[in-house]
Amino acid sequence: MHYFISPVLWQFLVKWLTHFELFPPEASSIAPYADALYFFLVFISIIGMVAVAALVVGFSVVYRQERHPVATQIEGSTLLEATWTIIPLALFMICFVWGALLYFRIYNPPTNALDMYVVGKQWMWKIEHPGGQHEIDALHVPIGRPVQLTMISQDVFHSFSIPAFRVKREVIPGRYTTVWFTATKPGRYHLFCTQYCGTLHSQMIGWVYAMTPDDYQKWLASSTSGSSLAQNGERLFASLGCNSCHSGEASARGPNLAAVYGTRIQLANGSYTTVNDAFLRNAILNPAVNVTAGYAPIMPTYQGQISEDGLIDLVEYIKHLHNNERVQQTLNTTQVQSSVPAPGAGSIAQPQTSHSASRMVNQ
Ligand code: HEC
Ligand SMILES: [Cu+2]
Repeated sequence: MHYFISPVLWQFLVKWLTHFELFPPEASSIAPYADALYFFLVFISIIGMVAVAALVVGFSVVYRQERHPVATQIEGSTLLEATWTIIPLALFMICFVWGALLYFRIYNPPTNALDMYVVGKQWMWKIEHPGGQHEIDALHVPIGRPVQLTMISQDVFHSFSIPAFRVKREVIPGRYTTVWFTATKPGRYHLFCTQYCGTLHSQMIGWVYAMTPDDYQKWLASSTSGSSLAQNGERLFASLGCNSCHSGEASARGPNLAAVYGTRIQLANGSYTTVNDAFLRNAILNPAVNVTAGYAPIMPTYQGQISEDGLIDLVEYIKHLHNNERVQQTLNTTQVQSSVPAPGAGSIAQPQTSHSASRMVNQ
């Protein structure tokens, strides 16, 4: 597969095209592969077009009426028919296999990817980093490291596209979609919405900043908002009363959520499912759809009560709940907080360690 990509052939072409702004630069690990297939398709289309045009012109000259006043009927030729079947078939099979290999590459995120979240809304992109950094119409990423985006729309269909990375994926209301890439060249690249989504669709654009890992760390440190997504989630978890049922204790009415992320659980209908971001979001909004085996369907729906940002926070919290300790802490703090009515005294927002995070309950 790697050898299909001649560094000479289309790197030369790409350089020339990007120089004249006719083509986006190749700035992700997937870009040269996507372009290789793209140029192959263009190339065989040109060959086909030239061949057909040459035959049309050639035959009109050679078999014109002056030279052949009476038409001859030819009753088929096996050789000819086999040729025009086998050659296109071979070409299509090459495109298919090549395309399928690329497809698997594009759709299988590496396991060590950095997670980021994208919320699309009319008419802007909101990006959230796990550390709590938020940005609008901008996305800072380190180069050389796979980044996975989990995306959702708050209103209509959008489509997230970074041409320089050869990345494009639908952003849909009510469902998480994901896309990943590894940026390879530091620089600033365009970020577009490529699905018509209303009046200001054409302004739903932004910039991706691909930075060296050092610069990225500096950026993260300078843009911190004090609490991580997981910490925000922990606060929500307490204020929405989730821990009254998910206390992690054996007597609890709901299942223990610690370390549940990434495992396979059995549902009441006997089937199994993997707990991923989409499952968690769905479990919170439509608890009746996938009831966990061994539990009564008593969880209330939180439909319409939590924003997409809040859901991302909860998902991040549950994702990072590796053991029961955090739940216990959240639980203890809520009980303490509710027994100490101190209006105005509870809202101290400071940079937190994970162990003091639960003090921000009820903020
Ligand atoms: C009234 C008790 C109750 C409350 C409150 C409650 N849950 Fe649940 N939850 C349950 C029960 C029971 C189940 C298992 C049955 C099911 O799947 O519906 C469950 C299942 C889940 C699951 C599926 C994971 C698994 O291991 O089965 C998640 C995730 C979840 N709850 C998150 C939450 C969050 C987040 C909140 C707060 C916004 C919350 N729950 C509030 C009772 C509750
Ligand atoms: Cu849009």
